Parts: sequence; C-alpha cells; structure tokens
Amino acid sequence: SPPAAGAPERLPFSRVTEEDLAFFRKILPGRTITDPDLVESSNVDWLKSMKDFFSPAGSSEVLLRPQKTEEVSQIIRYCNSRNLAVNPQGGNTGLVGGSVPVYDEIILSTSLMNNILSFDSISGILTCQAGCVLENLSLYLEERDYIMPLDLGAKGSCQIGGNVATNAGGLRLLRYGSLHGTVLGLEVVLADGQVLDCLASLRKDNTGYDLKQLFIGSEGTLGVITAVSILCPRKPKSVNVVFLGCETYEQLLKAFQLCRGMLGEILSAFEFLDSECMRLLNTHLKLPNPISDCPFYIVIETSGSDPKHDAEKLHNFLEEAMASSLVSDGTVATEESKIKALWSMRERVTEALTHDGFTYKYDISLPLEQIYQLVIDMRQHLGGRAKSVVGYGHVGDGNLHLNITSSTKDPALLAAIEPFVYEWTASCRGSISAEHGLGLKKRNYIYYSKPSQAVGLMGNIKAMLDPKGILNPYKTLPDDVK
Ligand code: FAD
Ligand code: 2HG
Ligand code: ZN
Repeated sequence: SPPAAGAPERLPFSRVTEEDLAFFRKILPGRTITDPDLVESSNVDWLKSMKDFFSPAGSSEVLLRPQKTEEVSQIIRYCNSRNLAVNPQGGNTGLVGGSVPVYDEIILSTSLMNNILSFDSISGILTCQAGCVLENLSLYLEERDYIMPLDLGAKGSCQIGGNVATNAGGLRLLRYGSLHGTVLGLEVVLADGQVLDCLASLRKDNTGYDLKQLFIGSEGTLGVITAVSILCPRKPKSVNVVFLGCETYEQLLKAFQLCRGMLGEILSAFEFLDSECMRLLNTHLKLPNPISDCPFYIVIETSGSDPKHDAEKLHNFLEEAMASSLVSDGTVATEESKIKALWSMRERVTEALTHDGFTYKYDISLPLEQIYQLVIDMRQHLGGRAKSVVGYGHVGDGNLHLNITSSTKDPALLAAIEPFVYEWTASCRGSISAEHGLGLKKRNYIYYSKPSQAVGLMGNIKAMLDPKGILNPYKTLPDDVK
C-alpha cells in the first residue's frame, strides 16, 4: 500500500552563501530579492495551507526574478554546479503545494518574463514568454479576434508557464481540449542550464519523440519553461451562458447528454455545482442565487459564429430539457455583464470555501455516472464530523472537485477522509489528481492512479534530466522514488 503522506527529510543540497548571492546579483542586478518581507509572499501558497501541511514549509531566503531565457539558463547552470535546489514559480496559484519551497529552495519567479514574442493572425499561433498572465494574454488576443484555448478562475494571477507546467484544465477543456493538444512548442531550460529549443509553431511535426509533452504537467521537476507557443481559437461571435437547476444528478447527466446532442459544435462548457456550494456563495460572498433553490446547478456555455443560429439551438434545447423535466428552472445570458455574473457562481466557489474554514481539497476524475456518488458517500461516511462537504467541477470532463471544510485543522477528520477518498477513486479506476497535479501534497498517493512500473519510469526520466534533483525537489514523485 502507498506510503503515508508527510514531511520529507531535507535533502543534502547546499545552502545559499554570500558568494552565491554575489553571483546572482551580478546576473540579476536589482532582481535578486533577499528582503524577508518581499520574499515572504513567494514562500506562501495561495491557499495559505502549506505551513499547516508541513512546518516549516516555505523558508526560502532568495527570490530571483529573471527577464530573459539566458538569465534563467545562467542561474540554473550555476545552481546545478553548486548543488542548490530551485523552485520554479509562476503566479503561485497552484493548489497542491508545488509552487512554494518546502525548505530553503531558491525561488525562481517568471513574473518578469512577460513579453509576447509573436502572434500570427492567420494561424492563430501565439508565442510568448512563460510569465505572461493568462488574463493579459486573453485581453491581447480578444483585441485581435482570438481567445486563449484555456480559461480558469485564477486567470488574473496564473501564468501561461504555470498553466503548462501543471497542464491546467479549466473551463474550456470540453471544447478546445487539453494543453497536450494546443501547446505547439516550448522552450525549456534544463537542469544543467542548457536551453532546449522546441519552440516550434507547427500543427504537425512527427520528427521523432514529441519531447515538449514531457514538460507539460511536469510541475517544475524536469525543466524551467521559459516560452510557450500555443494554438488559439477564433473569438466566437456569439456567446450564451445558461444557469439551470436540476432535481437530481441523474437528471443533470441526462441534460448533459441532451445538450451534447442538441447543441453539438457550439457547446463550449458544461460545469456544475451543488446546493452546498450555492449556500457558501450566498453566505460568504453574498452572491444571490440567480434562480430558485435546487439540489444541483449547471452552467452551460455556447460559443458559435451566428447569434441567430445559436439562439435557436439553445432555445430548442431548453424547451426540450424543460418539457422532459430534466431541468426545473433556469436563466439565460447573452450580454457580457450577465455572462460574467453567471460564471462567477461557478468560478468563485473556491474563494467561498476559503471563508468557510480549513479546506481539504480533492480533484478527482471519475466515470461520469459515478461523480456525485462520491460526494454522497463521503457525506454519509463523515456524518456530522465535517462543516461542509461540497461537490462541483468540470462535469463535462468527468472531473469532480470534492471539498470538505472544518472550523479548524482537524487531524481526526483528515484520517476519516483519507485514504477513504483515494480507495473509492481507485475502485472506479479514477484519477486522484485530474488537473491540479501532485505537488507536495498529493505525490505519495500517486500509486492509487498509476502502476509502480509507470512511477518507476517517471523516476528514471527525472534522474536522466535532473541527475542532482535540484529542480523542485520533494514534488510530484513519491518518497520512494529518489
Ligand atoms: P504556480 O502556482 O506558480 O506553479 C504551479 C506549478 O508549476 C509548480 O509546481 C511550479 O513549480 C510549476 N511552474 C510554474 N511556472 C513554471 C515554469 N515556468 N516552468 C516550470 N515549472 C513551473 N487549475 C486547473 O487546472 N483548472 C482550474 O479550473 C483551476 N482553477 C483555479 C481557480 C483558482 C481560484 C485557483 C486559486 C487555482 C485554480 N487552479 C486551476 C489551479 C492553478 O491555478 C493552476 O494550476 C495554474 O495553472 C497554476 O499556474 P501558476 O502560474 O499560478 O503556477
Ligand atoms: C476550479 O475548477 C478549480 O474551480 C479549483 O480547479 C477547484 O478549489 C478547487 O477545488
Ligand atoms: Zn477545476
């Protein structure tokens, strides 16, 4: 059975000396940060949960802010020769403790690597530095009648390099697919400082192994992504969002089936939240329910090129869904401010949860029919021990976000949740991390979703690409893979 999660031992990396700082200051004048007040926010994760998970997590004393690939290369080459560990960091919105140091790893932030390198308005291929904030890229593209193929609630802070490093899914995956398909090229600084230039901008390229795929979802453990080339879809001329209520999860699934059949090519998102999420949105964020109270809510988005055609299709779908009693109430938005308001009911659940208490997060892939059964079983299993047990997520992609809160950190509650949740998931051949990655928090549970042979091979790849293990140590791979 998998080893228990817990604190890793600090590995024998060197500690940063004055000489090291002098070297960094020479390459990055004014961008080698050692003031503890300024380094602090990079030591703390978005959830502020790492110090609870593992004390004394996040005690780096150095934050490096390169602007160019060549600077990253020099830093990494130097760190490798000095045996100094490095934690690559983007927008620091990661949810599994991958983005912050465990001990005193040097933080290498890509925040100043935020230039767009090129955009081809015929092919829709964007090439940019890794530190571009997702929302800024979206705004840039929208002015040119394009959009990013991914969108997530953290768009205002997360960076494209971080998105690629975590293989972020998000709200549009149903329509545009994963980054494994849309990323066409990457530039990566390897652990020895070499720059791997796989920044191709080609749709098709079968010349040997597709090496960039290795870095997509590698969580900073195999290389530092410095630039990304990505295929962007045209901006849809017509967008509609509907917010619907359902009485049962079975009806919700039937609505999904109907929706796929009737909306077809214009369907761009199918998301859900349960009534417990709605309660938290109402209580903590004062967001009112846009429709009447229901056990389940669906957010459907359509994106197409002909407003009349889309409206007609949507109308027919809604009529059919109402007539066959799959949905009991709903509201439609075509105008941007209302679309945003409806989306925030789904996007802001994570934020609402942070106000509810200490949150235990699970990001699970399951066969569609089983998704909500896990929430029901967990509620029953925990009885009155949890404050809230909520289910929401990317139901169209088979991805459940199961979140459980308690007033304060509660080891007894955690022991009741885990390994129950992982065993339940493994019994359906699900994934214990659908889109957030493994980071520090989930890495020791990898065996619930991957055979030991696969994990062993991952270890071999890590050893080949980063023999000293300086890149994001203690992350992704379990304790027993060195
Ligand atoms: P960080 O958090 O800084 O880093 C994440 C990981 O990537 C770390 O392991 C880090 O070492 C590594 N990394 C970062 N940059 C690089 C680089 N240039 N090279 C190599 N490694 C690097 N995730 C989803 O998948 N779908 C969602 O819908 C979603 N919604 C979210 C909503 C909210 C409100 C929040 C807070 C988070 C959400 N996330 C979601 C999780 C998170 O936003 C994503 O994982 C995001 O892609 C992380 O990007 P980042 O720039 O913040 O990376
Ligand atoms: C989302 O889809 C994010 O909203 C965050 O992936 C999920 O906080 C979570 O559990
Ligand atoms: Zn998600």
